[in-house]
Amino acid sequence: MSMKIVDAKVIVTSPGRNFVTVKITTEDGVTGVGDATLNGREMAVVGYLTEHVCPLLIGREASRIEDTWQYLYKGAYWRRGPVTMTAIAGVDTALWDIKGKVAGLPVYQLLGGRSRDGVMVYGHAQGSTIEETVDEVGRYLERGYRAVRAQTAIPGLSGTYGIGSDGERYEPASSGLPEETPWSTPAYLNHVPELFDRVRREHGYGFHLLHDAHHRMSPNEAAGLAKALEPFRLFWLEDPTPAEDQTAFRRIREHSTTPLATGEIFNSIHDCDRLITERLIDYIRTSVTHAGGITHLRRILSLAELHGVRSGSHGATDLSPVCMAAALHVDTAIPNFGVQEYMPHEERTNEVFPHGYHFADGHLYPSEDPGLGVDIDENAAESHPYEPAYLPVARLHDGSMHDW
Ligand code: EZ4
Ligand code: CO
Repeated sequence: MSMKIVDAKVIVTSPGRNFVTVKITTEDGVTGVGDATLNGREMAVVGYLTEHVCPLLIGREASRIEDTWQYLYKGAYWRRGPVTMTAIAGVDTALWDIKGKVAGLPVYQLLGGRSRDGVMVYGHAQGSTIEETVDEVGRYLERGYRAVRAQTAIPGLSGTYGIGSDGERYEPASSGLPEETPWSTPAYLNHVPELFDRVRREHGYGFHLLHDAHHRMSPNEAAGLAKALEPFRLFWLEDPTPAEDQTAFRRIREHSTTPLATGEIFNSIHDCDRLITERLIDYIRTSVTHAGGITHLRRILSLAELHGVRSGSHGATDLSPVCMAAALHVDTAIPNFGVQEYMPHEERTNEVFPHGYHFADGHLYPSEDPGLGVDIDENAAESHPYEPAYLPVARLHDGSMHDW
């Protein structure tokens, strides 16, 4: 059997939001797919892939996953960065898909086999008031979720992170130019502890409760919030401070035992080596798509395992079902799995990306089909052309930019 790559192409589609997919074909007609979506900067990755990566893949052996990863990483001279690492991830994931199909095995078997029966996921409860959010948490529990993230709108601030407008589902990006949203950390800090008090009073302590602060606080503010939330025993407080400042987490750690999670915007092990080796976080949120594919994510998670840090991979809807399928194989195989984020995709997205993973009893289960168990329907993809869309930006009351 020849595993030579004869075609590598990039498919951009927007079934409700933009997705970038790498599709690789071998001489024998085996195909593999990888997600290469970088929310709000999609076309930078498309350009990197089409101009600088796809031409290098033709004629290479699809079976040489590690060598291809090293070739694209070391060979470029310019290392790391979200655009490069997302592009490499798209190729790497597609090659794992091909290897699984050729072996006749689901990818989790290639990664060492099952470490668990199902992958615990957390859902997103949100509301424009504390009451609404408390009710929404209840609806997730009724649907069988064992872990729920709770976010609530802050009085006086329109467009709070994590809250959909007018009761609509929450999608972080919107078409057109970036939306400007106001932010006030004092208003947030005054409001948010009450949410968790009310959620625990209403629903008790028999499930995991999470919260995402989305990089908005200073280390001191975050230390104070983490301490204030201790009675509500969070599963994690996510992204308390801007994540590139690894030592900021030390300050939070000095003051609180609330578990900390970060890493959805990291693209390399070098973004989180101190966080992991100095045990400054409890969960690392790097994803297959944004952290160099299955090959590089595994390295991060292995380092994490050595230091008692568990996984909690990013799984928002801006990662395609191809990323989710790949994440579930990794989550199923690794020893130090923590939780997987899960925002179900829209029906039209599922039509473009038919997949075999499924939800039951608060868990996701990977497909048992050979490979990743996900595909792209190119005809369906074509009927949803690219639409420029951006993540919002946040400004303080004086008009200055804040972290988003
Ligand atoms: O804002 O994926 O935990 N999830 C998140 C997401 C991110 C978006 C950005 O593209 O923080 O909702
Ligand atoms: Co987040």
